[in-house]
Amino acid sequence: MPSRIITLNEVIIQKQSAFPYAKGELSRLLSHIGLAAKIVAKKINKAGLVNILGDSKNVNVQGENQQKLDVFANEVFINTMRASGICVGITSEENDEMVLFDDDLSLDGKYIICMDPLDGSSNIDVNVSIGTIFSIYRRVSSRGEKATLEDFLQPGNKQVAAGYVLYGSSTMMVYSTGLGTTGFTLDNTIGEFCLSHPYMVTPKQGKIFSVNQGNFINFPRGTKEYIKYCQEKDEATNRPYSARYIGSLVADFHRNLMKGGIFMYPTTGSAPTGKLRLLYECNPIAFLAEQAGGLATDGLGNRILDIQPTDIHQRVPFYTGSKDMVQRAEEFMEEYKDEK
Ligand code: AHM
Repeated sequence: MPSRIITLNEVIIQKQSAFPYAKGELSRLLSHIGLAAKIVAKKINKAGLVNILGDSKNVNVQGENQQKLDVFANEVFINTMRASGICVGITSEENDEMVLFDDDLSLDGKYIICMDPLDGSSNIDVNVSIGTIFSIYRRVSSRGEKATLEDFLQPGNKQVAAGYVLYGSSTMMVYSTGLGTTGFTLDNTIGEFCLSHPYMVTPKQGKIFSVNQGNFINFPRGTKEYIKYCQEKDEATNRPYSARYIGSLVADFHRNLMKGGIFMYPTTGSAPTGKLRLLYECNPIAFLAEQAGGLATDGLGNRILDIQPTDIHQRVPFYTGSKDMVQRAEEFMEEYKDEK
């Protein structure tokens, strides 16, 4: 913990100096994300007090009910990014199609964003932690024109920055521009994200496994065997591990990042390619995991960041967290790869 207050904007500017040719556009974009996050955090904190909870009438592209806070967060982030003039378009979990900005300022923008404005939405009504996840790419299309599908279908290894905001017992923003993973905690009294976790390094081996075991019967054999391994007693390897699962990716990942652990969302009967979305859930989380010394794979030997997306709402199986644990899960998956 630093001895004086250092704000998010100060750190963003410091990190920019590591890139001598940077013009400050990415820094400004990250500051805008911080601003939008503060607006959303304020609304979430008041959610229990005002009549904002409950389903809105819209159903999103995944066939799920959008709740009012999802709609609110989506609008806040889209409007803030549009106003930044640095971002030319957004792919959001809440929009079927890409949202392309076409005002003169935005058309000249250098970046596109993929985001889940309010992840873990089933937890909103019950006052459990939720999050925002974002991923920033340099556009591949020409500046001055509208963004294209190719801008959004870039593999995760092309991310220039990624992060999440965790609306928990306190609000945190964790992000990386490829120079390590850094965490900030919102000080509500001054309305600033303050540096609280300068170098986030996840333990190589943890004691937590996080997975929705309600789906166990439909998991691949390798994942079932790995879960049994986590539950077995073995003093030499500190097993059994503890099972912890909130059902909010940001919160589950954040806990494991801090303490060491593995998060898994495998294929299931109802989600044969997994549930989580590559562009705005798995890629940004994978980027942060790797920047903190962890790993992220699809359980089939493929690094998440190397998967070539084919669809903006594509889903993939997801295994992430402490390096040794993800590698062990991969070994089980490999051993039983020919079995259901
Ligand atoms: P959402 O988009 O409806 O919020 O779903 C995403 C969430 C993730 O945050 C979480 O990891 C996962 O869904 C939990 O799914 P499940 O309830 O199937 O375990």
